[in-house]
Amino acid sequence: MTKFKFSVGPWNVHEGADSYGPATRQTIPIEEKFKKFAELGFSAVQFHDDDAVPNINDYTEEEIKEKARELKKMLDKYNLKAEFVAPRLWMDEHTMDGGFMSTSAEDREYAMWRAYRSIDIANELGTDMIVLWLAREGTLCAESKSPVWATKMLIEAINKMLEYDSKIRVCIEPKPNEPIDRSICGTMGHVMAISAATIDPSRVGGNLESAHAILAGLDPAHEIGFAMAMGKLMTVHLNDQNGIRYDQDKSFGVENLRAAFNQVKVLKENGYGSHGEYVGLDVKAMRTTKDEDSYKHLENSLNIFKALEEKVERFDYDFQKKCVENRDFEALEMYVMNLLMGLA
Ligand code: 3MF
Ligand code: MG
Ligand code: MG
Repeated sequence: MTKFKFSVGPWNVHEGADSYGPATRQTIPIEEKFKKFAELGFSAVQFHDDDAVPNINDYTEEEIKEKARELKKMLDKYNLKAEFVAPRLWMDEHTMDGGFMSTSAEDREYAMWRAYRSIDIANELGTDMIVLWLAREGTLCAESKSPVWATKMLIEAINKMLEYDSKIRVCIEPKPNEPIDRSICGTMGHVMAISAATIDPSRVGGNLESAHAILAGLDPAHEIGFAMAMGKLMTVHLNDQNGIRYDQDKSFGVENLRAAFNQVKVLKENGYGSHGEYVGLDVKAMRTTKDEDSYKHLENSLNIFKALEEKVERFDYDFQKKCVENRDFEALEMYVMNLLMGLA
């Protein structure tokens, strides 16, 4: 059985600012984060293009590659791999109304420049995966953009990435809203449809984030299962979320323990990780967390995942089979609750 390997992004250890207030914690240098990630047992780091190469707009293509090579040395020092690179288009002034589906041709061109640079960085860091979290790809004003045109622009942009590099894999992280009001690619179903419409569906898949599925009113484990059935779950962003409100990125399992159990269960039952996939955590510390506890939410998430993995290993499939045969879902449900409560 494959042992799960974990990954995390530098943004998961952050200063605590939110939309309504300033930072509450000190900035931690990236190398210090790497050191701590390795100590906590992470195997890989996920990057935004400008985490890897800060102030990316100021450099030439060659300089960007050179800076990525420097970063690779730092990762090697801590025995960490790079899992993916994601163009952080939502932070840039060029792409305030979206990148690949911006109504401005100039902005779309800039978005492609960032996508190509992300591919270059990925190559230097030794990973073949680009993640597209399509933060501003949709509408704030519904009449501002045609959803038909916007969807086609996304497919065209992905095709260009696939053509730019014959090995690169493009992994879409769907989210139904926030910061955009109505996104174009909101769920795993959308991702699968986009994938099928590209020139190489085998290289286009998805990254399921638990909180994003919850924001769409869907069950994260079913979203994971759907993508796995299509052979297109490239990575996951496990976390948690208290209902349909602002994006919380809570520690894995702290709000919806049974749903978290079922995410671990579906991953484990279907051999997730056997092709080198990482269990990615996309969790944030609370704003009130003190500097000295900057990594506690990561530790908690790892511990909860591992405890749930142990529950999955103990899951009584014979009992489950009997319950299903008798259509006794009351008994099955109580068994699961007892297992989670430590009573079974
Ligand atoms: C937003 C997210 C992001 C993306 C990350 C990679 C901050 O809801 O989940 O995490 O996962 O930026 O593209
Ligand atoms: Mg998120
Ligand atoms: Mg995420």
